[in-house]
Amino acid sequence: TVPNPVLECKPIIQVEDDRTGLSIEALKRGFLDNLFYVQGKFSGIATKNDCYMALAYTVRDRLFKRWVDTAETYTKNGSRTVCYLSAEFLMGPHLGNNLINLGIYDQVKQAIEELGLDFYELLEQEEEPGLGNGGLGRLAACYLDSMASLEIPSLGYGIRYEFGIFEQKIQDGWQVEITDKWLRFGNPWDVARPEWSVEVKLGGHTESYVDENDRYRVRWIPFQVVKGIPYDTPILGYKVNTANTLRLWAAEAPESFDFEAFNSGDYVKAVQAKMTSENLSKVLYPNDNVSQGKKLRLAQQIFFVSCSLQDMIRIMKGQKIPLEKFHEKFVIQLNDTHPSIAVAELMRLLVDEYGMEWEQAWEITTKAFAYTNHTLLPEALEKWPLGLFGELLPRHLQIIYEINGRFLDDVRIKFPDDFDRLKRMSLIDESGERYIRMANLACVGSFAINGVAQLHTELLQKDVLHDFYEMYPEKFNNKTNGITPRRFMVLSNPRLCELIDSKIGNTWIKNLHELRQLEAFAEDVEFRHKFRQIKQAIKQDLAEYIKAKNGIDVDANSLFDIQAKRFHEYKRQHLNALHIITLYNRIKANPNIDITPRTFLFGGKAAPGYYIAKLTIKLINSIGEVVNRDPDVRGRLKVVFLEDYSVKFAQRVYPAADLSEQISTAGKEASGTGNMKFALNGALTIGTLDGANVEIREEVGEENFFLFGLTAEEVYAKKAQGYDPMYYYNRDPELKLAIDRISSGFFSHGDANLFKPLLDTLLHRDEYMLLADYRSYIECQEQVSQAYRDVENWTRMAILNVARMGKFSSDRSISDYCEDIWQIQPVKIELSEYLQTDV
Ligand code: CGF
Repeated sequence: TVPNPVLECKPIIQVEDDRTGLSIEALKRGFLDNLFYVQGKFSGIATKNDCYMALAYTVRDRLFKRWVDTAETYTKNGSRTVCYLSAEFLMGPHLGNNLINLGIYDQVKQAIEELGLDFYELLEQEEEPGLGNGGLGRLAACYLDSMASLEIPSLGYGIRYEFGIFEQKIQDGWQVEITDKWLRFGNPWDVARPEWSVEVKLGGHTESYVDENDRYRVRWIPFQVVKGIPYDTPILGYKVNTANTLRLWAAEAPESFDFEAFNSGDYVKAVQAKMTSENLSKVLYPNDNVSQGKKLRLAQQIFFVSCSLQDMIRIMKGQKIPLEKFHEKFVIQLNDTHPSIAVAELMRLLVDEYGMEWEQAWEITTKAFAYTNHTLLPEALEKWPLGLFGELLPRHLQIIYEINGRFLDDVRIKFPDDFDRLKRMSLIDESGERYIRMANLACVGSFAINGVAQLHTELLQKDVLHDFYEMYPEKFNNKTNGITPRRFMVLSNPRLCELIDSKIGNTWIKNLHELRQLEAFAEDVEFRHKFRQIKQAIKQDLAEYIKAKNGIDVDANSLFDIQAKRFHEYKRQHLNALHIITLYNRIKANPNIDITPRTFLFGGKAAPGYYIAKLTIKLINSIGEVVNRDPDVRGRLKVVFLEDYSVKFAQRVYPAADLSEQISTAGKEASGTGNMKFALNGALTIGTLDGANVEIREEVGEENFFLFGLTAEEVYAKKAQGYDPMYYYNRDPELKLAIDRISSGFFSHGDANLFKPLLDTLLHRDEYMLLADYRSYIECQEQVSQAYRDVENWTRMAILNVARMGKFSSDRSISDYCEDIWQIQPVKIELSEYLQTDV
């Protein structure tokens, strides 16, 4: 890793070099060069994928000078850096995004077309790295884009899962999972850096000893050592020179073979160690908002956390910054509790490996970490059985005991004799089987704690983290989530962008608040007409896709009512289903009834082990089967399930929506970010006062938002009074009929048992209060249907939604993080002369 002095000489790269030039001719030559020298193919046998790879390399070549210069600047300046630690990064395809951020989309499109290739087909070819489940992983990706665009030095750290989120197939209405082999044709976007590999210890035991200075020390004798290899992906900012890095760790055995076993002839045993090590980064756990408590998952967490912290220390050494300044050099954002073991691991590294005193190490640690909480759901709060934890991380268990002892002393001083409080706040849950509480560790070890929307932060302070709020009120703050307008407008909705640019220019892409200028155009008949035409054209495209994929005819003039997100009971896709059945029942009762034609579109995956969520998918498909073919409905209602929803697919879905379904039980959805993507693309929202819906409604105006349902406070109150779903079932004939239609087997070829488990959850417990919210939802949907008939006013409302979404840019979120938490300034990257080759 010692730099070779010869490398100090800079290469002389000619202007309009094939690897850097931006003219159409240079791009074409670059493409052909890569097809030949990287893919090793001539055009006669090149596959679509070869062409995609050649194009990706051509774009990557043009990105590298920014990447190298950024790294060089940060290294020279020793710049303060944000490290975003996340078990998930749901990046979406890179190619289109890099073209947008480099500002060369049109040139490249032209170059590819001049070569006689279909540009869009090549974009489609990219296998998306599905290294995340949903909102949390996608948020991390949006934040990387914004940090680079705002010129904030940052490193994303995570795991390079060999298998990302599963591919979803729908067979006979059921979800079937297929492994996601995203790496099968290679990944042109990341670069392996084996020279920066590190080792991570697992299992074994600890020993105490006295060092040469008579100090009591502990050493860890591990059972297993795993090697982490970093793979780096450049993350380019929008029209800036900054290209930060996403560094994902892949696991390997330290030696390819156990040579001892190998030499003694036990070949299989020799290879076994390699296989078990590689398991660590094999697969992403497919759960969103639930913790499964599996040992392998804890091993994944310590693996990427330890690799990342060791990498930071390596960087400091390289920049000759003393370890005492760790917290000045780095601020580490913990994306949920998944990386929160970092608190104990940094302590271990500083105390055990670098011999620092506990007090100093603790001061550094608690100045380095900040923690984002993403959920109030109890099943998502991570806790590890003490036995399992100690087996894998014996040294960390001791460190956590030590942190806990000191912490509880502080609690005792602040709240004397409050024994219940001590039990609640302890890092160890001792109420039954003993567990390590990761959220508590994150709260104690971090200097800042934030929720992801105003309401969510309030509820954290009031409820889930109330004790910690009373202990450390100064740590708490809110950072409402945001989305990047580059991917979710510029890339995914070029037609709408062109219309907006023609009126207000294109600086809104960097400063989303500028969309406010569109308010004036909501009153402009011609603008409204164009806006409508664009929405219509996009809906038509989606209709054609559906025809090709699902074989269903949908009417692009009907209201596109879309719910696209993970399947979870709290998100209440089944409430949406009850609405469809209600409309269907009305048509059956009165076939001539005047109903606003609607197409109900659903997209999203269910965790493979989450039976009720999978049954909900089956229910929706079963309803679709009946509704779509009943002649009484005569094309007024259509139900479509969009298979294998992904970032790539989402990009074509958001722009096509008229209505966005954000109907979670109030107090359950921490923020939501799909809600923002839909509204920015001109959909109106039907939603509860939950998560960021509250702030979206505040921004767009209550008259431009369809609100229904109980508030979070009412939900709590109702539960406290003893909620009885049967009360609603017995009193609302339409609700009763809808539920009875399901239980009678009407949607399941007469099988009255199929949906019984789902209906039982509703009728006997109804944890998520669908029945309490049903009537309010149905009435609100009637308002939607009426409003949609007033075409001009609907368009006016849609335009106002777009115009008022400025707050929800992830650039705003990141600026807030920078100012309130990270205390970090932008660093301008000047392109070094020898590489300035733009033509
Ligand atoms: O994080 C979520 C999402 N499911 O990934 N949570 N987690 N864990 C929340 O449920 C969303 O409400 C939130 O928008 C997202 C990102 O903060």
